[in-house]
Amino acid sequence: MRNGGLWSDRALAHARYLFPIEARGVVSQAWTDVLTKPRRLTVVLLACGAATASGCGGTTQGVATFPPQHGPAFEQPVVLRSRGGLLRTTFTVQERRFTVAGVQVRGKSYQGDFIGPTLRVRPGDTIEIRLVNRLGEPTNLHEHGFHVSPIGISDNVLRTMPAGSDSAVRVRIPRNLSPGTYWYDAHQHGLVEEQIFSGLAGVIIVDGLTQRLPPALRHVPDRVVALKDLQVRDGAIVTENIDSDAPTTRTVNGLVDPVLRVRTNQTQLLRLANISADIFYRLRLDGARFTVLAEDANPVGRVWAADELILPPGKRYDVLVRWPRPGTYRLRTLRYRTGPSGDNYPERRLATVRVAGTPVAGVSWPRSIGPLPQLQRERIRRVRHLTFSENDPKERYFINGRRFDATRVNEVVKLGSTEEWVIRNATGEQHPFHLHVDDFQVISINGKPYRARSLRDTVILPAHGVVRIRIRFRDFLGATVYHCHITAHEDGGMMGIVDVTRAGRRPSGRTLRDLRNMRKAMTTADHRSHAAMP
Ligand SMILES: [Cu+2]
Repeated sequence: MRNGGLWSDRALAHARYLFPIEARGVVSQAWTDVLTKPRRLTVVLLACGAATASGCGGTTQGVATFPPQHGPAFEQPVVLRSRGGLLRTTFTVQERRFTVAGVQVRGKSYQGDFIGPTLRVRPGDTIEIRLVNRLGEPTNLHEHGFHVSPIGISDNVLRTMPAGSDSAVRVRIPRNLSPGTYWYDAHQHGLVEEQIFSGLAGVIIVDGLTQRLPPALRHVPDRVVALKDLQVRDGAIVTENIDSDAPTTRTVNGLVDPVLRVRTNQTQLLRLANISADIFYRLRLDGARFTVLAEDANPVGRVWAADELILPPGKRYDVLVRWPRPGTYRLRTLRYRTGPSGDNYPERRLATVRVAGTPVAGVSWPRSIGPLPQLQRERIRRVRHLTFSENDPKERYFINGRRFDATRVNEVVKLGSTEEWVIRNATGEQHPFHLHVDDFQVISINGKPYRARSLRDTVILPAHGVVRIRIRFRDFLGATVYHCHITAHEDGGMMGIVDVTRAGRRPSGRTLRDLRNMRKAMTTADHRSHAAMP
């Protein structure tokens, strides 16, 4: 119903009045906008009461998972590699059927699978993607964590790729881009949650991490562990009223509890990436610890070992692991609560590791493979204060009391300057703060100094807490965004625009032009209007 641009805002607004009488077709489209996403059973019950049984049959609380196949052999997403400095491919983005955990489901896809292909590139390469949009709704493409230009046809999330469009994306990767695990996803404000949830996300690996390891570790098995959940109803991934707190099926690379076979004491490089739309992971590995090499694709100045790693949506860790003794071990996500008013996730097994064979000789871990960040010593040009707040039942999410507004540039920053941002969380649930383009250093959490081991691009704001970060806006001009990475919150307004200019005073003309276009795209009827509008 959101395709075709047939329905004006006025028609949709009018249709909302009709909701109690008619709850299908375009009107059902409209009432989902008003009633928004649950955590409220009432919404679902209303929907089930008003619509025919087809949308609600066989489910509890309006949500569903599906009976997946358990225990297949571990597999990774398809890999596309750059050649001669160029990775060129086509994403024909469309609804299709694909196999997840051995079951055919309908979702949205870049190249036919639930998890997009892994893009494997080197610093200095160029990525060229032709994005053919056959979704019947707008989309765009973001390279999460990339320190690249946010303007033009590069990593530009203010750009809209309308239904039916054919768009070129060209991202020039700097020679000094840090190696590690990144990811890409759809970033069209108002549709982000639904599109990522449906399948529009994949991993990017920038090569070079293993070259920083001692010679004995440079050729260790290197595996993507993409964490992604889904809820299925009537054979399709749920796209309306996604409830991040509902029972969900957690997959590794689209598989449920895959079995990874490794040799005893052989070191493995795991690329842990939470490419889910909304949910957190609290990872634990039986019989082994995580030795962290990189956080958000920033090789660490001090390698550390962890029994548990918490990955909010968007987060990545490159880790080394090994099991000194043969046996069967689990990768699990443990119970996790994001706060008194947040989500509550049960424990789940994610993968099984079978360790066998004669042990490989032990190799010592590296101690440091990157620089320790030093922004605590920088001269600060400006301190900014951001407060995250919400009206959760109404699905409204705010930064400094306002929802995202495509007519307003929230912060104008001077190129080359270093700033301190003090980010408060006035809510009873965690919000993962994410900034595009420029990574930051965490300085303190709840007033306690934080000894950062590297820069990062995502940090959890504790419930009713405060995080201080420092950012050096190094070299890229142009506007981009910062937002909560629970994408339901981002779609609900928890996002702002930062424009990096030479003078650092007024937004650039190009930014204002980009915003006008974004605004236009958001107000056309083919754009789902649960996007936060001022
Ligand atoms: Cu949030």
